[in-house]
Parts: sequence; structure tokens; C-alpha cells
Amino acid sequence: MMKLYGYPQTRSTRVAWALEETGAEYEYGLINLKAGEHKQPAFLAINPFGKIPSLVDDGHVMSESSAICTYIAEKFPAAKLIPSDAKGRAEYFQWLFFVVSELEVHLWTAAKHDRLLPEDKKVPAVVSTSFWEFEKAAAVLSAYLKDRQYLAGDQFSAADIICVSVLHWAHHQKVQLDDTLLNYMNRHSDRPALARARKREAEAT
Ligand SMILES: N[C@@H](CCC(=O)N[C@@H](CS)C(=O)NCC(=O)O)C(=O)O
Repeated sequence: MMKLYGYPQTRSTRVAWALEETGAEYEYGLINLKAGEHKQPAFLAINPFGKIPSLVDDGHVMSESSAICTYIAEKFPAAKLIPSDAKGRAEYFQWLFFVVSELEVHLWTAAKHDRLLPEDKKVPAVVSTSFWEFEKAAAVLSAYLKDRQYLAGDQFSAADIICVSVLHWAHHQKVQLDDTLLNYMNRHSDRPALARARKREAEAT
């Protein structure tokens, strides 16, 4: 059986969400971030970078939430979490990479320079520059989604899981999102699989 290593309200929720969309059975291995378990040898043997999520499927170990969600989408085609035609897949990967490399990275950089880095590594001015970069990319995403329900083709996909998760994070950080992005985020946040994923993670603590 697949085993997901994670912790509630982190990027592992994306993977739990994708798994719940497919109806697949999986074990959940809680890695207590607050207790530093992600930097202990037992977990470093799974992901030497010491970050969650990781997924182990039949001895195959994976990290990087976008890659894992795409793997799940490929493994369970009946769930239709990735388009099957070449143009749909091109859209899927284009927007998945855009979300990760043009949106999420700026939230992460801002959080690091605001709170997470050692004091001597923080550059306070980077925080506002990162939010400025985020807003520029968010405007492009918003224009694309103005008349669309989904990032790729005409179906919900794992790219939407990653994108909605990044927008949740932005919203939580009080980043202003326009109505198009808020509606998109709220619409897909109502999916029962997300509620099940959150419950599964919460019950593991
Ligand atoms: N690019 C990775 C990022 C993984 C990541 O940074 N995970 C966070 C939790 S959301 C973590 O494990 N942080 C602990 C640390 O960096 O020490 C992914 O998408 O999976």
C-alpha cells in the first residue's frame, strides 16, 4: 500500500487531496515538523532534503508535491486528474510549472526572509519584492482563469490542486487576491476530497 509522509496544513495536504480524489487506499505517516522529526535519520533516509511530503509506493520513494500529485494522476487514470491528450497535457505542465516557479516560489521566499531564515541571512527588503513578484504572476494567472474553470482543458486536474493550495497559502498570508482568483480558489475548495484529506491529516496527530 502507498504511504504518505506528511504533517497537517503543509504541502502534504496536496498529496492527500490527490489521493482522496482517486479513492485509493494509503497509509499516513505523521512526521512531526514541530518536533523536528523531518531532520531525524529515520526520515532523512526517505528524503535526504528533510522535507515533506514524501510518498512511497511499492518501494519507490518520491518527493516534490507537484511530481507526486502528477504520479498519482498517472497511476489512477480513472480519476481524470491529468488530461490524456497532448495539448491538454501541455497546458497541464505549463500551468503547473508556472504556479510552482512563478507564484509559489515568491511566497516561500517572502516567508523565509520574514520569519524562517537565521537572522544573519534575512534580507528584509526581499519580503516586499517577493510579494510584488507574486502579484505580477497572479495577474497573469487571473487573466487566464477569467473565463475558465480549470487550468488544463475542461476538467479538474492535479495542477488545480497545486494552484488552489498555493492560493490558500497566499490568502492565509493576507495577500490580496482578485475576485477571479478568489472565486476559483473557493469553488475548488468545496471539493469533498479536500475535506477528507484535511480530516485524514488531522486525525493522524
Ligand atoms: N518543493 C517541495 C517543498 C517541500 C517543503 O518545503 N515542505 C515543507 C512543509 S510545507 C517542509 O518540509 N519544511 C521543513 C523544512 O524546510 O525544514 C514540495 O513541493 O514538496
